[in-house]
Parts: sequence; C-alpha cells; structure tokens
Amino acid sequence: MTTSTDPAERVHRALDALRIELPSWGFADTGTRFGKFVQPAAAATIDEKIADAAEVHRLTGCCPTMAVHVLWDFPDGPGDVPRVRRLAERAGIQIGSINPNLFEDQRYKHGSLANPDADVRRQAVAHVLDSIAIAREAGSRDVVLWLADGSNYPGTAHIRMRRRWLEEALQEIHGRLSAEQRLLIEYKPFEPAFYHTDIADWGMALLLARAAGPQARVLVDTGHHYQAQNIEQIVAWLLDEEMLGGFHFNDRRYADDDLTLGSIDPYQVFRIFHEIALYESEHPGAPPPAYMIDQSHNLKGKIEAMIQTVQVAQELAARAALVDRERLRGLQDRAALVDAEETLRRAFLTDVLPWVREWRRARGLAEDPLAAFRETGYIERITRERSGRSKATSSYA
Ligand code: RM4
Ligand code: MN
Ligand code: MN
Repeated sequence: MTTSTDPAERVHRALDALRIELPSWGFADTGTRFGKFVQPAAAATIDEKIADAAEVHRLTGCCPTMAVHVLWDFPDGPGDVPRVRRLAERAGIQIGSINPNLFEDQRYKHGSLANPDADVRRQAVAHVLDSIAIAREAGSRDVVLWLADGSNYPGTAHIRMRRRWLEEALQEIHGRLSAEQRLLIEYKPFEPAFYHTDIADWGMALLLARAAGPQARVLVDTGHHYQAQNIEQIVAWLLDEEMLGGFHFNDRRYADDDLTLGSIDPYQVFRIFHEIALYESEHPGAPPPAYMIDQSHNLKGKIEAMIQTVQVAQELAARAALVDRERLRGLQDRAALVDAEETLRRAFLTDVLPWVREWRRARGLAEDPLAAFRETGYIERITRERSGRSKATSSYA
C-alpha cells in the first residue's frame, strides 16, 4: 500500500489517530514504600481527578478518557457511577478503563484469583464482576486486571494449581462481559511477590487471555519487563496474534519505576510505535491498541508530568510515522543492514516538533501545552483550593 511521502501529512495523520488515556491515580498523592511527599495541589477526590484530567485534555486535545481504580475512585461502589459519569462528561472527558483492586485487602495476602482458598477466590471474582458492572454503567469498554498474586518462598505454592484456579476465575469473569467489553490482562515479572508471580510475563498473560475467552487481550505495561527484554518484539508478536489489547506507558531504569515515558530510553518507545505503525499499515482497519499512561509521580507536579508524557508519546509516535517502511522492507529483504538500520535511526533523529506544533495550531490547540498550562493559573488556583483540607487516602502507596 502506498503511503504519503509528505512528512507533515504523515505526522498529522499519526497524531490524529493517537488517543492517550490518563490515570486517575496519577493526579493523586502517591509515594514509595518508604514514604510519601505530598503536594498541596494533588487531587484527593474523583471530582478533583476529573478536573485535572480534563485540563490535560483541554490543552493536549488527545486525552479524552481517564482510567479509574475501583476502590480508590468508587469507594461506595456502583452507586456513585452515574454522578461521576455526568461529571466527567460535563468536564469534556469520559471514564476510561476500569481497574479492579485485587491487591490491597488483607484477605489477598496469599493471592486473589489464584488464592488456594476457594472463598477468597470467590470474593475476588465477585469484586471483578462488580467492576464489570461499574464499567457498563460508566460506559467504558476495558476492564484491566493486574494481579499481585504470587508467592515469596520456594515450595509454598502449587504453581500449576494456581494457574488452573486463575483460568477458572478468568473464564467466569469473561462470561459476564457484554459484547463490546474487553478484559485486558496485565503481566509483571515480580513485586509484590518476590519468588513467583502468577502472571509474570507476556506468554503467561497470552495463554490466560486465550483461556479466558475471545474478548480477552494482553496489556503491556512498558515498565514490567526485565532490563534487557526486547519489548517491541513482544509487541510485534502480540500484534501478529491479534492479542495486543493495550499499553500502560511509563519508563523504568531498574524495575517497575513508573518513570516518565521515554525518559530513560526513548528509542525503545519509538521502536514500539514503529512496530505498531508497520502492522497497522499492513492491516488497515485493525483496531488500535489502547494507550494508557500508568505513572504516579511522587516528586514531579502531577498535571505537568502528564502533559509532558503526552508530548513525549506524540513526538515519538510522530517520528515512528516518518519511517520509510517500503524502503525499509526492501532493505531488509536484501539484508542491507547498515542502510536498514539507518532508515530507522534517521526517522528517530528527525526533529518533528515543527510538524507537531503545526498539528496543534491546525486543531486550535496550544502549540506548547506545558507553557499554556503555566499561563492558565490552574495550578495556583487548585493549590489554594486544595491546601489545608484533609485528604482521604485515594491511592496505594
Ligand atoms: C502495578 C500495575 C498496575 C497498577 C498497580 C497499582 O504495578 O502497573 O497497572 O494498577 O501497580
Ligand atoms: Mn500498569
Ligand atoms: Mn507497574
């Protein structure tokens, strides 16, 4: 298929197609297991998180949805959903993916959906079923499952039995999805479990998604890999299997650090976007993966960090759109190694900012969203409004 050679047009098209979901927990005070540095402007309620996410969307034009964490954002259960849904819509955004919480309750000490105790498994399933009901009520498509399940000491868990229990639970959960809903299964190699994790990598997540049913897909959190893992290859394989559901964007230097996307290895993010762009050019009409940010900044200003992350994603997706894929294909076939690599690298090194700015202007957006945010006085206003009032705990760390 022929692709435009005009770089501006390629960039504009890529940006038109890119939607990025913001995490509600990214606007709240979070920390590490050693402590929390609170920010007076941090959001404490779902109302405040919606206001902050809407502000990011207003400035960037590409973040129309906000992911929620059931326990932190709907502590009173489904009853609050219609109000929150209306609130989001009035603010110009929508409720995005729904994240059940299967890791905080004391009963999950030895796992949730893979717990050896059938009662605990039933309670965990019930929570996910409630979350599916919340998703339906909220008008959101994706339910994202991340499990802390695992064990800490060799010999203490029956690894294969836990897999069976997990499969059974996922099948039951899948059976409750409505036709337009999806179940996204997230993997993570370790932490909080330090000996074995029940869904430790993309292969396990893929097998479980297949066992769960046709509306289940794999979610790739970019921070949930070991140091040397080739994430773009995982992405390419999942695309090839039609099993890539979406992403949690962040970067990592050591483990699950939740650093800003592309702050450590922007080339990695570019290569991921390239694999997706390549696949999409070969499969026109294929549904795009859900792009979600999963970062909770302990030290950076939360809204600024989100705007910065969105910009990084846009710039790297724009660069990936510039790869001359037809030429690359020919070079690969001839094993023209240096020229093939240079084709990729040159696109990565292209300064796309002028075209990104042009795109923003053409869509009535601020050319420099971060500068525009600082001019609004929003942060000063919420700092005044929010400081001093007592904060309900609204996130995990
Ligand atoms: C995990 C994972 C999940 C997130 C939890 C709180 O590390 O990234 O996506 O929901 O943290
Ligand atoms: Mn995640
Ligand atoms: Mn994580």
